[in-house]
Amino acid sequence: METSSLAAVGFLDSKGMAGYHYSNREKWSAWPSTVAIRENMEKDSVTTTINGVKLSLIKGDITQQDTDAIVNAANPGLMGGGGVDGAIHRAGGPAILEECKQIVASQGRLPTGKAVMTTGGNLKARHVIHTVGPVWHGENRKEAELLASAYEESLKLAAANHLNSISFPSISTGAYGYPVDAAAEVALEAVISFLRKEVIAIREVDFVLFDSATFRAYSSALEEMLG
Ligand code: AR6
Repeated sequence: METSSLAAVGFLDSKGMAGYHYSNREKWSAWPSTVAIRENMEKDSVTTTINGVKLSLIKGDITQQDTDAIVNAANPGLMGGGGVDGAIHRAGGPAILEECKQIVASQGRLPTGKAVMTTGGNLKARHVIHTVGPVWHGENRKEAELLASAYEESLKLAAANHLNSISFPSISTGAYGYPVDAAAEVALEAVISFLRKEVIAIREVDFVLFDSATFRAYSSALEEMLG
């Protein structure tokens, strides 16, 4: 078994895709997407380049990222909450909440689709960009538009502050109930179009996805988009 799978890889390396496809005709009938997704799942990370910017999907915990900023899927009150919001405030400490309070005192609650930036406190990331994704009501309340806006506004803020790298969680797909397959398409489309049209300092954008199902949804959406 071991030997035959090694032989198949050898055959692929020396003769190319067709030979491998043939020798595994049934198993790999959906080549290449099945193979690529399978490899992605095994590796827990996928990387591509868009307009000179490194775009990665990573299965992991965003609070451990050392990018210049990490993005928080917050709520309009900016006082913390569950999910990734709770994790970021716990890991970053009270300095983040202090700054959130000042922001709300000076400009009020954060509208859905907008973003603000605070210190990263004790996090490895120097900044936290707080954005609010839409609550899923079934597509009739501009959910896709608002979700795209949450990503775009975060990227604009990072660019305006000359940040080089930023990490996103999967906004709205937890407590806010946005179906993950649809959200992955909107998220990747928003980020990729932004990177394609803007000239910015950002060199690295990571999606840090907490569980296998979310990682798979984003990997599939990326493959669909980039072919
Ligand atoms: N790193 C990366 N992703 C995470 C982490 C982590 N440490 N923890 C959770 N996730 P959610 P939402 C994933 O509910 O749907 C809060 O209470 C999680 O598995 O955090 O935008 C806020 O205060 C899911 O895939 O955000 C708001 O009230 C994704 O992050 C509300 O939830 C988003 O899930 C926002 O809901």
